[in-house]
Amino acid sequence: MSTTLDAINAIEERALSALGCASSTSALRDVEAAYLGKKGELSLLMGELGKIPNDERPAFGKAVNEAKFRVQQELDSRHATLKAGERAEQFERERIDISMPGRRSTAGREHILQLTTNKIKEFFVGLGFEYRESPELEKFEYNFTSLNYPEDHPAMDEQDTFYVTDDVLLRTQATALQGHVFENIKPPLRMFTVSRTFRNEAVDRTHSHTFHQVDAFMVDEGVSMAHLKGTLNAFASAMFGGEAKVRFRPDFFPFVEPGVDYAISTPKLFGGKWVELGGAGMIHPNILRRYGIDTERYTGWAFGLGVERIPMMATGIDDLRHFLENDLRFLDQFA
Ligand code: FA5
Repeated sequence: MSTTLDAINAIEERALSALGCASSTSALRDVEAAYLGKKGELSLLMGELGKIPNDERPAFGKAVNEAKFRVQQELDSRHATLKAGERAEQFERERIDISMPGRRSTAGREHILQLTTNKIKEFFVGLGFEYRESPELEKFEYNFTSLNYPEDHPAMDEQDTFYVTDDVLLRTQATALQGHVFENIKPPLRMFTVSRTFRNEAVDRTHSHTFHQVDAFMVDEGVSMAHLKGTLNAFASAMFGGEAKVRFRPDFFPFVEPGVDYAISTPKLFGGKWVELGGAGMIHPNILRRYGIDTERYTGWAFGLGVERIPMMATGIDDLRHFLENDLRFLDQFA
């Protein structure tokens, strides 16, 4: 009997020392399974009961149960200690530093070209002009032929662009709207557009393959260059402030006669020096006739200019490429 009790003691001692060595609750679980689990050493001892002589059985059973009890107690106490340590570690790992600044959420805003477009629209709508759009991917006919470009005229070379087929191209000028309007609407009319335009051009500080143009025109009885100049004066004041003046100089565009380029000057910008803005003139009678408009009765003016030019002049942006690059350091300056 005593050897059997010695065996129980030996197992208990190993169990207690294994518990002492376990350094985590998961290691404890392994020890528990090895000694107290269904197939654990102490549990299996009970299976030996049959082999023990009858009179020794109660003492054997008692000894096994007491050993199990002590091992269980030690297990519980080690578990409490290790669990507390593990909790503290986890807490430390997942600690939230409430003094850290939060993540800033940034609000989107309108692009500087959109802000400029809004201003342009406000101006023209205020003068009773109607806003229209025409396709970016345009027929050769509307971009050139309708606008009185003779076949193979060198003026077309100045506006080389990206052709999709011989007849379809990315429009080079917002003026391509004119044919679409004249086909469908009879004078009196006042129209304007803000359009993305394209040209096959070497890119530099003032030229891009993709840019935007404002184009406006009106056709009515008795319309003259004086109306054009008045409108441009008002436009310049709206874009650049009160005292802006407009200067015309003769220039050639197939769709106007006479044609001018115009510059503006205002004391606030570049010390009042003249700055070129775009082209303008009286709509060529060939165009009006092409669309069945009576040129004895009606005349019209038209002008166009680069949209990018407006914020470039007004705020001193020195490179047109910024507009397309979407660099937030640039865009953020125009809230
Ligand atoms: C025209 O495009 C004419 N359609 C303007 C016009 C309309 C004249 C109505 C008469 C009557 P021009 O090619 O000069 O003209 O271009 C007008 C403006 O567009 C230029 O002054 C410039 O501001 C802008 N522009 C032209 N090419 C580029 C380019 N590659 N990059 C940026 N802006 C450009």
